[in-house]
Amino acid sequence: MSVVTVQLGQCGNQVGHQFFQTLMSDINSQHEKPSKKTAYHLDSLRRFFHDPKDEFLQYTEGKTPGVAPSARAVLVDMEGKVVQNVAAQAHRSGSWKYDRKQMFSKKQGAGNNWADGFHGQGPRVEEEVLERVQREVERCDAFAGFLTLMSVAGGTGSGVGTRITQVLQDNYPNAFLFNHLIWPHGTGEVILQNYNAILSLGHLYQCADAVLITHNDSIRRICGQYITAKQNISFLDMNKVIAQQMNMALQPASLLSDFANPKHPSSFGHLLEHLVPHPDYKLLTMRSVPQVSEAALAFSTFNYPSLVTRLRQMLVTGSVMEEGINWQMKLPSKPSASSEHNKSIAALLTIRGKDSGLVDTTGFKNRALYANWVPGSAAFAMQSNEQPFNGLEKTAGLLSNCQTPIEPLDRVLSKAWSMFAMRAYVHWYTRHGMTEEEFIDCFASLEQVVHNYREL
Ligand SMILES: Nc1nc2c(ncn2[C@@H]2O[C@H](COP(=O)(O)OP(=O)(O)OP(=O)(O)O)[C@@H](O)[C@H]2O)c(=O)[nH]1
Ligand SMILES: [Mg+2]
Repeated sequence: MSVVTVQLGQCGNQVGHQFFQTLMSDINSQHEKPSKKTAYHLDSLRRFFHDPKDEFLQYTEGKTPGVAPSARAVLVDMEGKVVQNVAAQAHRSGSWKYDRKQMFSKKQGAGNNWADGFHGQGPRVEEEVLERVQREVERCDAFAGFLTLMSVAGGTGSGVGTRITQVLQDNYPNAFLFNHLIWPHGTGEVILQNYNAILSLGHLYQCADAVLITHNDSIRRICGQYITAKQNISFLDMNKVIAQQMNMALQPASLLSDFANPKHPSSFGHLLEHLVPHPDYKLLTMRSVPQVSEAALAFSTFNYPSLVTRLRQMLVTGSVMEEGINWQMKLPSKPSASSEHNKSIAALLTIRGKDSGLVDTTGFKNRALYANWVPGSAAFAMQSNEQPFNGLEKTAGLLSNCQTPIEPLDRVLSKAWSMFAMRAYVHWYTRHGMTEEEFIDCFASLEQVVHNYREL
């Protein structure tokens, strides 16, 4: 099953580029001998890359080194620079490319203003973007759904991105819509970021099947702690971590779960159905281990029990970082609403490496991890693949539908509300055709989301 990725705005395009770059680096690390193609390799290519004339077989057999597969992607930005840059970088890699016909850009960004993107530029560009999306979908033999990538702080990703996501839902009601949002740093980079985040998430919650939130603050801390010794952490450093975590979950694997027997290849649809069993709860969080610098990797050895134990304690405590995990926090002996630990609705563990299918995951089946109304057997699923991921011998990743995004969301809600109560900057939005009711509706629906998750 194939997935069409839609990259929106600066952040969406840069994260998307790194996502495909990491996919390709993982694919290439799987077969040292070009003549040896694996099912993993072909599945991954077919899922995320376009194959006009069975290029993959030729490519994997090394017969036509000049042929580089093109990403199943549509690139959208209201400024031309970023789209051009990522396309040039992909081309330079020599191992994959973007199809230039699938790129769409204009001359001027949406000025960090959600309303400009959603009400102003969005309606003017949606038809042309949809044309490109249709072309990409028609190229898929078996189309599963969309992965949309954007930040919520600017104007294009958040505003145009929200508009396009709605258009995708209207035009492809049966396709899965997996929305990946980059949440801004807590200390403001963009004055309007809190409004933009609330307006994006408030609307996207209605139309996406699942909303994965990645916090730039957490990713920056992970980079600072493990990945780079540099003082200045770049977006590229951060995007590598984000792409690594996404690919851990989305690369081919076999799903083993109590609700889906026997073992079968996991698809985009299976993953989302498992993770979002109730339409009021759509927020997902990613975690992965090991988190180590490339330099330290050569001297490190990992074993599955330790990776799985660390990941589970990160879930229990709500942390996305290995560093400083609170090992004192314990689960209660039975599900309890009053307990302080991070509660989940669903969790999907991915383990990659030799013998990964044999790993003991009993710790994730503890009922106390999950809301008490979730049927025990449905809450946890595991997928695995024997292929080491991206050159790492053993890795584990977790996608969960849990309470982790609620605190940062609540902070942004209250900051945006304080500004709105003073009607600060509201006229910057209403002049693009937005009403105050639209703000209020988004505040109300997200307060409900926060409330629902807090009650787990
Ligand atoms: N992780 C990550 N965050 C980014 C990247 N580029 C921008 N951001 C974040 O995205 C937010 C700004 O949004 P942009 O994506 O630059 O804005 P845009 O969608 O292009 O919208 P306009 O430029 O206002 O039209 C800030 O929170 C940045 O920290 C990136 O490559 N990686
Ligand atoms: Mg921009």
